[in-house]
Amino acid sequence: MTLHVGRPNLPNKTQFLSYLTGIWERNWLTNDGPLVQEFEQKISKLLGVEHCIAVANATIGLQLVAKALGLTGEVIVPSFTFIATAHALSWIGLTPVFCDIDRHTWCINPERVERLITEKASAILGVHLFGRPCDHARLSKIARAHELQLFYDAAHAFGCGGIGGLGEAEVFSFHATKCINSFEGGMITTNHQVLAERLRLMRNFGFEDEDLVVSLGINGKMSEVHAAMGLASLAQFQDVVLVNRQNFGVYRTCLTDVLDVTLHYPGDNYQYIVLEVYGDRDGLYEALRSEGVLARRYFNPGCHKSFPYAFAWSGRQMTVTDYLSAHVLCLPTGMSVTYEDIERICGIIRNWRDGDGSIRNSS
Ligand code: T4K
Repeated sequence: MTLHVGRPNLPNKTQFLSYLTGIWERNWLTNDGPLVQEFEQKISKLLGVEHCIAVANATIGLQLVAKALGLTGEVIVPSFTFIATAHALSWIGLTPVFCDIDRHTWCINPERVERLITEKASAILGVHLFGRPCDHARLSKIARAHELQLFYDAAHAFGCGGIGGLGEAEVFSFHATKCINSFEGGMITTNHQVLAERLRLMRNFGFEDEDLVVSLGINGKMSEVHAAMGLASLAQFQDVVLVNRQNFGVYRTCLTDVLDVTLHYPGDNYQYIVLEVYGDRDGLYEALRSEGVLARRYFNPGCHKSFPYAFAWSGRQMTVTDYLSAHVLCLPTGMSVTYEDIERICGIIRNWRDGDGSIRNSS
């Protein structure tokens, strides 16, 4: 059987269908409907953050925040992230300035951020990569000192300690592959009321009232069907985390005596199983694929080596990003992965040898 990274954790079907029945009875399909509001309120309570604004996906969520903050010119972002972080900015005319990451957290390196600040910079956009929090204390100090806005891409980090109310705003993804999914979807969270009000207007074309447009806006709304899936998914969130944590434990046990790989702590929601492979990562990736295990090289290459950024960034030093993008491998987890699956995956890793025998067991 083929095993995927990012296989959706499907929620209770009966619960989802009962939400759908309600949608049919009300005949209210989108535009700030009751399920969207319920979803926002539940997440607000769970994360302990004052305002939640549900959006069509995290990419548009990032764009809405950037617009609502009035950003201009350059925004400093890590290069080691999914391309959406950078594209969200470029698509609205901002310039992502790529920064290397910290070797331990794999998040944006605050020391490096300082060196990249120019007169054109208007913000820092941190990414809580794989659910591990950025160094918010240091980043906010830098942002304050240079009068920059600070916001976060929290696409990976739902339910991870303290994340939700950091910076001006944070943006979660509820894409199908995430531990909470609304098919497609996202959530902006903030403790700043004025910003929240602006975001709500901008999400709906800038309408303040029926005939009154008071700001520039876009269609960033979440529909009721998406919110229904999100609510059903939220109801099983703790179960998903528990299963992911148990899966992580099985991986750790099965890989303890394999010397040339390190299994990294993935963040409190255990959404990603992240392996650092010291030998031929791509050889191992192919070996797994040939056995039906579709591991992923998240995130390879770093954004600074991707279209359309590569040309402008060629020759720049991005040591940690370049190293990790060549050595990271994400493995399957989630509710559809069994302990036997994990033993099989680890068996492939254990038995695999590249030309130099660079994956070694301790025995
Ligand atoms: N910021 C960061 C740091 C992000 O990682 C992301 C998204 C964003 C921002 C933007 O968030 P959104 O705008 O999407 O809300 C996947 C996801 O599509 C993407 O949302 C996610 N990050 C990224 C890390 O992973 P791909 O290009 O790897 O997706 P794909 O189609 O290759 O699917 C991944 C695996 O999941 C495959 O093995 C197949 C499996 N799968 C996928 C889907 C959609 C299923 O089994 N069932 C499914 O329904 O980006």
